[in-house]
Amino acid sequence: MYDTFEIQQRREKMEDCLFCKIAAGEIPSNKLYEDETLLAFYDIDPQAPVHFLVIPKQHISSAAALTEENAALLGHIYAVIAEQCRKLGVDEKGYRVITNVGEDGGQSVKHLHFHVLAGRSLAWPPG
Ligand code: DGP
Repeated sequence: MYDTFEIQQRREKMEDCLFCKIAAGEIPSNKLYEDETLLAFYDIDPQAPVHFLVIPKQHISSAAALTEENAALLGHIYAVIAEQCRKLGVDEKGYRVITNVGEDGGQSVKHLHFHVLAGRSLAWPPG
């Protein structure tokens, strides 16, 4: 059976995707937490004393592609973030969770990811 054009394009995107490769262990990362659905790992270019990323293993291009079907995944992502922040001891002073969407949002990797920043007082509004 032949793939539709849409499926073929999606497959090509995933084969090309840096975070799909990190999720699959094809590119190494400094991992904090992993399970069947997601991976948390330290950002290669930290913007705060604590800066890690949480990604779904499933390829989702950004928060703009989320649907109601992803509700459980998102709940799990936020629960893992809270747990990791407790373990790292940054929960009491606080932290920031950000997902950049698209060009104006500053998204450089086209695979949904949540930045978790902590360990310093974070300015608002961001640049
Ligand atoms: P964004 O600009 O929101 O798409 O964030 C992408 C982040 O991904 C950025 O903070 C740097 C990080 N990053 C890019 N390439 C790698 C990599 O190969 N390994 C790790 N650990 N982080 C990466």
